[in-house]
Amino acid sequence: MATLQLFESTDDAHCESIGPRAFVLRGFALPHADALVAAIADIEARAAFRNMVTPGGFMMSVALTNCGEFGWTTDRRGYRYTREDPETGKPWPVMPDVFSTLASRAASATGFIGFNPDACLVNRYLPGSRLSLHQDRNERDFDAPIVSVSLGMSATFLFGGHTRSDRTAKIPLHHGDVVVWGGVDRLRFHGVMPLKDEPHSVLGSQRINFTFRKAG
Ligand code: MD3
Ligand code: FE
Repeated sequence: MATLQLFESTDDAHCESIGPRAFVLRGFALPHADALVAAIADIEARAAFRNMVTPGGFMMSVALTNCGEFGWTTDRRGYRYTREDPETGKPWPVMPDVFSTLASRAASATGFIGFNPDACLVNRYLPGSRLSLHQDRNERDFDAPIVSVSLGMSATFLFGGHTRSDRTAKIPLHHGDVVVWGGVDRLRFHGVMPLKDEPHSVLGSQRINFTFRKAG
């Protein structure tokens, strides 16, 4: 794991490097938190959070929905991106401007110029929800970074290597933190430890994470 480095960012956030091309921008989303929470309510009203089943037959403890041109889904047949919500047959909700602008600014602040996501996966964690170690490899373009925004309860993020058995670093993520992963760090194994119930003042006993991707 790279030693902690501090960078200057155009947006005056603390920027920690957690890998050669992976960065945590502490509090980067805080100025937009209220707008983001309001936008999630709109998305959720059109495309409800649901617990999906993996190809292996396990129900995910994390509930998810999507916005943008493409949405990530899983069922017994596999993982994939679709243009429509399989629950309703309707297109996924449009990605709000406050989402895409934030994602693009976070990417620029860490050296990924011109990031224009076409998919946003929204994850909702309740106490006990976890995400086991995996790679994100359903996107067509691995050159584009992934940008993630954390809201609500804190979580411990696990950041591994290129092999499942590589040791993992534990990185705490708090309300308002933004993480950017690209280049050599794009396909690293990662996961989230089971969430502790330490209610957040705005979101209560939940954590919302959204990840912006170039999927199509
Ligand atoms: C590291 N979500 O949705 S954030 C996921 O907190 C996912 O909900 C976690 O892993 C969460 O797939 C982690 C971000 C994340 C996304 C993609 C990555 C971290 C990554 C790709 C490579 C390395
Ligand atoms: Fe992931």
